[in-house]
Amino acid sequence: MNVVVIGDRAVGKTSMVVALAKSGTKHVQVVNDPDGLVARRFNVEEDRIAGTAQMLPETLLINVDLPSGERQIQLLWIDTPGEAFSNREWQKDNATAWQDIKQQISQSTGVILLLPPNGDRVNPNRLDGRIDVDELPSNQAWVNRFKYWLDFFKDNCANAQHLLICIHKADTFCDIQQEGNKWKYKNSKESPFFEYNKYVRRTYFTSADKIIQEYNSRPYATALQFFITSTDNPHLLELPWIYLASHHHN
Ligand SMILES: Nc1nc2c(ncn2[C@@H]2O[C@H](COP(=O)(O)OP(=O)(O)O)[C@@H](O)[C@H]2O)c(=O)[nH]1
Ligand SMILES: [Mg+2]
Repeated sequence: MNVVVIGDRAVGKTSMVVALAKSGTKHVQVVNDPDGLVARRFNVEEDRIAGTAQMLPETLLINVDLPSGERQIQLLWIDTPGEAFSNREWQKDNATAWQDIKQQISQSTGVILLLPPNGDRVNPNRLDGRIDVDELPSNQAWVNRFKYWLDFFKDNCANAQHLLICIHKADTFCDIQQEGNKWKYKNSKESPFFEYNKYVRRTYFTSADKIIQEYNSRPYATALQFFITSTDNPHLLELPWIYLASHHHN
């Protein structure tokens, strides 16, 4: 199964994968060359900051440990330039690269979309310097962007079987310790994902509810799965990968 991680600049795409590569979690590990990956990625990130980064597709093999055995997921790492998703000008000026990116995404079986926290839902007491609340979208901007992404799914992800939406940096808006302990994957035969998705949608995606309902009312709409993730909590961080591994059969 091919999976991509997408999302706007600075939403945490690199951090999420680097966290898996560095130490992994109880059930999820990067198996091909984790040390090399981390080193290479940090270099690419520096380049990106210098404004010279190119798209360097790279495949990572991610191993997921399930009660039924181990499963592998191929993560196609499209390290998009910062502006790729958010800047129309960039998309115009780099039409070929943008087409390539969309092409790669359209060929993926699974898509993991990372969203920023909703600025109006962030708890200022939880911020620790990594995030400046002024840089987070207001509720209205967050909802508009959410709509953009669902349209993006309709236009570019028609072949995807799994669409996962994560509000990342969950440490800024909830008690990740508590949520992590509540929802951590327990290796039981019973899948926790139905309850988890319902809970996350109801609790953290309320301002997008209307847009989600509209999306779901389309015929043949691929179901959306909802997550909250943070690099600070391995239990939450591994759930999207466990979901993919346990719901894909080939
Ligand atoms: N608070 C918090 N900050 C995070 C988390 N993940 C990433 N960040 C920070 O978000 C910023 C952007 O992360 P990066 O991985 O470069 O984003 P990318 O542009 O999507 O690849 C960095 O300063 C990270 O330290 C998280 O789970 N929680
Ligand atoms: Mg990045």
